Amino acid sequence: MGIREERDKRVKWFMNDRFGMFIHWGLYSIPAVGEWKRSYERISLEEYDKYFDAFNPVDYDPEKWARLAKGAGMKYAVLTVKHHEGFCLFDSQYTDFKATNTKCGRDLVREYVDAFRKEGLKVGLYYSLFDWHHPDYHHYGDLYHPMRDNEEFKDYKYDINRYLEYMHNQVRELCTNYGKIDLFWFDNSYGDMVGEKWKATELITMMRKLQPEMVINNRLECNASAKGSIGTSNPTVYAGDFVAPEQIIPPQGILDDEGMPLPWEASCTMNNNWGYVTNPNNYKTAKCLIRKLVECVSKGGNFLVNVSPDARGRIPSQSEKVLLEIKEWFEENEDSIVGCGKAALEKPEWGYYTQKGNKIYAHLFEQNIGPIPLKIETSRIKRITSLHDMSEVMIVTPWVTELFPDYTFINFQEPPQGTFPLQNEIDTVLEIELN
Ligand code: H79
Repeated sequence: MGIREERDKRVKWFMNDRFGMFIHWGLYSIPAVGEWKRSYERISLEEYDKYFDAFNPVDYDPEKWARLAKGAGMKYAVLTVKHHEGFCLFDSQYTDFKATNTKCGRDLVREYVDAFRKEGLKVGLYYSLFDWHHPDYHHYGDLYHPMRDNEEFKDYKYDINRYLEYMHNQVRELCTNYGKIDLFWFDNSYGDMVGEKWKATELITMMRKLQPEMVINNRLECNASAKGSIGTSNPTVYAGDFVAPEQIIPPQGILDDEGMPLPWEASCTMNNNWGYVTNPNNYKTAKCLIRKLVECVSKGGNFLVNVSPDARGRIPSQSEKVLLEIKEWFEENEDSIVGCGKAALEKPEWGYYTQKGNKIYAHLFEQNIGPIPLKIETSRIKRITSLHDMSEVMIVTPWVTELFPDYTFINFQEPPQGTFPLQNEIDTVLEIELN
């Protein structure tokens, strides 16, 4: 099988599931200003150690996280097992900078994979390629390193090969010690640190051998804004299985060079921060996140929404609230997301379509003043159901039928005055079964 055929086989579950939970958690939950603190405040290693000494997430209960994710309709999760700060939530034999050596003394990744699997969710691991803790990762002059402009490090000798050996060893541990891993999320290539600079062929070959079914993102080869050779007819072996735009939804989905759709996943924060912050504003509403999920699916992509557990190990109550609201919507409308993709119809003005086989889902984002136009031949439609209450939706003949012969107009039971209300301020979804 070629690289592309193998990819298509691996991503089957991924493109079916559509919705996942991103979890950013590490020492940075303690200073609580986001996961980049050490870099932009240029904090020394010694000073940052105070967070290692303090780390003690007494309320960590990943089963709670898993139930919350599952309730909201998420089918998989991705946990930061090592972010750029280098702190490992797992019990790595290659470092002392790990959760098992803190007050908490637990392998947090082991508990995470057990809990999420128990709820029937797929488990993903996020692993930062760059590492501000390892002595052999770039210091002076590196774009992001906390010591990038510290003169003391001007003549500092590091051996990148030693870091690469460490990084490969840790990836091997993660692919060996935690059972079946469904997804691996690298973050990220940048500047000239791309592809073979990570010894990517060697790394990916090892990973594919240990976890042949694991889905891997494209960031061994790319930064967040690029597609990489996955979009060409001749992808590298480390091109990855999907494109991973962050904090942005591709306007037209993502296509390869021949115009064929590529697997992709847009990730986003709930409140403009990946890591925990004490007083977040800009929280996205459940309604917004549901609409963005619908938009992703309508363009053939996945949506990965982030939560930021605090230093106690709890998902913040505001995030919990949003997820519980999404749960309400999902309980009625799951069929319009899971297993769905881009519909064979152009985007309507009132919202989006998603499609699964002979079922088209109309996501109505606005109230209307009368019958709603579907650009589908009436004879093709077998039945239309409102997923909210499973009530029948009527095909109606409004006074404008002659004006718009290409459209079928639909409405609730009492045409033509009735309109589709938004249910609890959240969008109505209609299932249109085709003949
Ligand atoms: O894990 C999350 C980010 O920490 C990570 N990817 C997501 C999933 C990420 N790594 N690199 N980048 C994001 C791009 C770098 C952005 C930056 Fe900045 C702009 C670094 C410095 C300026 C954002 C703003 C971070 C600090 C200030």
